[in-house]
Amino acid sequence: MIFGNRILAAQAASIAALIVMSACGGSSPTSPGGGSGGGGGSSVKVKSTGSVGAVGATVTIGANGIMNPTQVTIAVNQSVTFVNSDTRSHDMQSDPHPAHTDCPSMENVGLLQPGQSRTTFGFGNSGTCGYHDHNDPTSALGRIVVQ
Ligand SMILES: [Cu+2]
Repeated sequence: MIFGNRILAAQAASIAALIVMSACGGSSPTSPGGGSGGGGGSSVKVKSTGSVGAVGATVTIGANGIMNPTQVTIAVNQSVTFVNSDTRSHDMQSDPHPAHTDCPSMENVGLLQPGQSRTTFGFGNSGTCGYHDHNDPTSALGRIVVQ
């Protein structure tokens, strides 16, 4: 009775868990969890691409600061051109007034003299951007929907 049984026990003890221990010298207290404080204040809703993109819509500021149309829809990364056809200037800024933090793409428009036009930076993600005339926050009201 030949019992030639060879067991090749290749035990590869593979320690997959590599624990990288960064020995931070000194006791630097990190921020404690459970911070239920308010927001930082700079809550951007729609990021700016930092450059003018393809113009997806044009809005005209008409008499008495009435926007035409009051709402436009563009695609992500597109821009919006503002044309001031009113007889007075309008300082076009993102909501909310006066922080203007929702949609920094609007910063590329700013103050438009009568007859002037300027284009926003691209809107980098989907969302809704309200805007207003910073010198008269009750006029030139409208929305840009980015989708
Ligand atoms: Cu404002």
